[in-house]
Amino acid sequence: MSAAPLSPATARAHSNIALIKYWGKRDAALNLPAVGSISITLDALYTDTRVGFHAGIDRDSVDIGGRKVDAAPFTRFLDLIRARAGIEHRARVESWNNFPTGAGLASSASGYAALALAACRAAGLDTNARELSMLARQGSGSAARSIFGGLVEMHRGESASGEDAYAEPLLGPADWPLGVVVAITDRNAKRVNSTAGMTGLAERSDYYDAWVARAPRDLADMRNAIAARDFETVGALTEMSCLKLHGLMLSTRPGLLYWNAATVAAMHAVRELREAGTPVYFTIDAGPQVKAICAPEHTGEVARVVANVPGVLDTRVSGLGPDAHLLD
Ligand code: 2P0
Repeated sequence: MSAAPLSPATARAHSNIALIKYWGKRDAALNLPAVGSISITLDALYTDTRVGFHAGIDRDSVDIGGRKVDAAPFTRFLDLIRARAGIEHRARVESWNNFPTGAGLASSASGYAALALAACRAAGLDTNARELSMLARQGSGSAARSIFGGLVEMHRGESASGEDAYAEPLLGPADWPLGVVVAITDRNAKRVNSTAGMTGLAERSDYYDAWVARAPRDLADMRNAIAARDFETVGALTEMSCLKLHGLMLSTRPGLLYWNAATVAAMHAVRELREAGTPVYFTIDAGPQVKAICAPEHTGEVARVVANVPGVLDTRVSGLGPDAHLLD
């Protein structure tokens, strides 16, 4: 049993974007990824989550952006924390994203990372960052990476229990400042969420085995390029991993197509800008938004160019963000 008093806790975790992508699970129940991934954590996009465990309520309640949502998936996650803390209290969870939810901006990453940290502290647990990363992973694979700031690697792990499937930092946010311009091309939530999109992939895509087999080399190449601060190689590997991910998605039965016309136009605009001499590379996740990665001094120019692409509704500029942290 936890001896600590149960006072509410509030945590902030920042969203992240993978440069080498995660897609596919080696164990669905434990949410163990089939491949490792490497990401950057963004300072401009974050989730704040407040959790309180209370004796006098009989079920969990969850509000996101002031709206009550179905608590069932969160109850399963909170049960993991209650089991560790030896408590049975139900929780009140209130969460706010400073960006659109469920539209390919990794709200599940920042959301589950903030929830893991706030709920552990509210339950009186002194969980360390690696344990938080493993816990966040069980909410959402990409959330394991949002426990850390800067450049982050998520390990696929080999163990059946998942004890080696966690993220760890490669470089802190100040070690190699990078910029990201997010081009928003659609504000609606996506039709196929990531979990559904990557379920049963081995049977649904003929490309899946090749995707899994090649991942260790892509990760090693990216690790080396990051260690050398070689932006052009990091950028080239980033575009390669993005296009390979979307090739895999397109090859899935039924085919998954997350792009719209503005997505494609923004990809061309990024490449044209690069051919004209600005080092900038795109990446795209399970949604239609385009993220352009460049040096911080080029974000203004990149944002001006992508904002002019027909169909781009808005742009957000970000640098690299910090570790998930408590706000109170
Ligand atoms: C990534 N994505 O590495 C990849 C690239 C989207 C495309 O991780 O099922 O919401 O909760 O583990 O973390 C999005 O998947 O999926 C994701 P679950 P998650 O960022």
